[in-house]
Amino acid sequence: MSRENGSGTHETIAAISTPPGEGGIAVVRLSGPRAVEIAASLFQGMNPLTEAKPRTACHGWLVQNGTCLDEAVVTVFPGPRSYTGEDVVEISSHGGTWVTRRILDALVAAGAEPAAAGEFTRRAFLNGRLDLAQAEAVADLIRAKTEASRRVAMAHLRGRLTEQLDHIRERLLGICAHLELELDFSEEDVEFTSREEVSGSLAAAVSEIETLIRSYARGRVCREGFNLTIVGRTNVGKSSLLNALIERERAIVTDIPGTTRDTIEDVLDMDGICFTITDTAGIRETSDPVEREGVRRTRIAIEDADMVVVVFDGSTPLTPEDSAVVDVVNGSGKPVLAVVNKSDLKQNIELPLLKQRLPAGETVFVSAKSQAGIPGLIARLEEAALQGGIPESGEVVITHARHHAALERARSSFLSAGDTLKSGLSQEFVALDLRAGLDALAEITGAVTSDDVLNHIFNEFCIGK
Ligand SMILES: Nc1nc2c(ncn2[C@@H]2O[C@H](COP(=O)(O)OP(=O)(O)OP(=O)(O)O)[C@@H](O)[C@H]2O)c(=O)[nH]1
Ligand SMILES: [Mg+2]
Repeated sequence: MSRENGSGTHETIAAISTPPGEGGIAVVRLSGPRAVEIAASLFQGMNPLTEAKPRTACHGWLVQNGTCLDEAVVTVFPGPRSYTGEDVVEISSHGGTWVTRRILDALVAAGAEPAAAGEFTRRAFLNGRLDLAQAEAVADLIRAKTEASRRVAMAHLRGRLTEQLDHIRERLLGICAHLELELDFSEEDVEFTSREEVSGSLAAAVSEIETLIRSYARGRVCREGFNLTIVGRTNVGKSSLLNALIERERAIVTDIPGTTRDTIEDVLDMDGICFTITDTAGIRETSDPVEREGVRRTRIAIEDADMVVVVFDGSTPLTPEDSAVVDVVNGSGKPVLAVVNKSDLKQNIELPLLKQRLPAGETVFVSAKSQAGIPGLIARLEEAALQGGIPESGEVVITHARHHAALERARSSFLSAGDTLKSGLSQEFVALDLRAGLDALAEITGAVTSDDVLNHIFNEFCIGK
């Protein structure tokens, strides 16, 4: 029943799988060949745990050296039909920090090893219960804070990405095998697959991969959210705009120029997308060291932004300070949106000049004070972040930089295989490029992978998962 867990040992691991704190119940979990035996050594119920019916809740008491630790419900999941593929025991105890700590200590005293971060899921991967993209989706689902992030994680967890990649791989694997076979018969000049078929399949694969690569812009925003940085000269209403967007008085607003001296961040769930909005110190020449530091931080916030919102005061003509802001933003190369604020006042801003100075961005008119134009601004921001709404349930979009990079490598290998084919070079080179592309695709699901990649991925998990 037990399997190699990849580290070359057969330890049984244990961890508290629910978050720290007080709650109705908590779950302490064991996985490994001795899971049932270790849990059984503490369990006192109607029947011994070693005779428990699989996947059926057993009520009893947890007793260590005559001391009753807690009343619990224990479930045994024999491998390989368990989360990790090994024998798993889940102990549902009362959800107190001390109770769970004592139960875990007792399990360790009985022979379990405390689990490392993500070790349950790592074992699930090593035992073939999940592929690597699905394991990453587990962490994403746990971290999801909005509908969009939950939805894209769920599609990956259900194996949709894997299915699509397998589909691409299977077709090319067959071709690769044929090309490699032809090499064995190179004297006889046989062709198992026509060149047209090879080149057609390569083109189809590249096109499917390019669709996935393009989906990364949306997928990344669903998973990581969208960073919006609000900049502008002093007193144009940046902090008022932040407050209007998040609908509470987060930042201090006064009529004194230079009110905001540090960057202020808040998050907003706009229709399922997590926006992080950063209000910044107004950009102006200043000798005040605190304000200068604020302006330095503004520049950093611009670098971190997915989009920069430049705020202008519509009631006054453009000033040299506005121009200085525009220069910084234009120099950053970031997507920009111009927001002309104070639309409730008489307008004096020179719009043609603004358009000329900031040609990249659209202009939106609002009043942070009266809220006029704010819903339109929100709609515009959502559109900019997602370019086409949050994905449908089950729609596959790429969400991880790791997957994106592997797809780029696969694409360039397949393109180069196509070029080699056209140039009439030996099929040996075509097969080499094909193999490299297939390996890049296999890295995503973990069919080909290194320990470094695994450590990097599973160290991001919480303990007990
Ligand atoms: N009439 C009117 N006044 C506004 C509007 N938005 C902001 N104000 C006023 O403009 C002044 C400056 O607003 P803030 O939000 O502090 O401006 P800021 O850009 O954050 O300023 P600094 O932090 O100093 O750079 C305050 O007196 C606000 O009440 C608006 O839409 N209409
Ligand atoms: Mg401010």
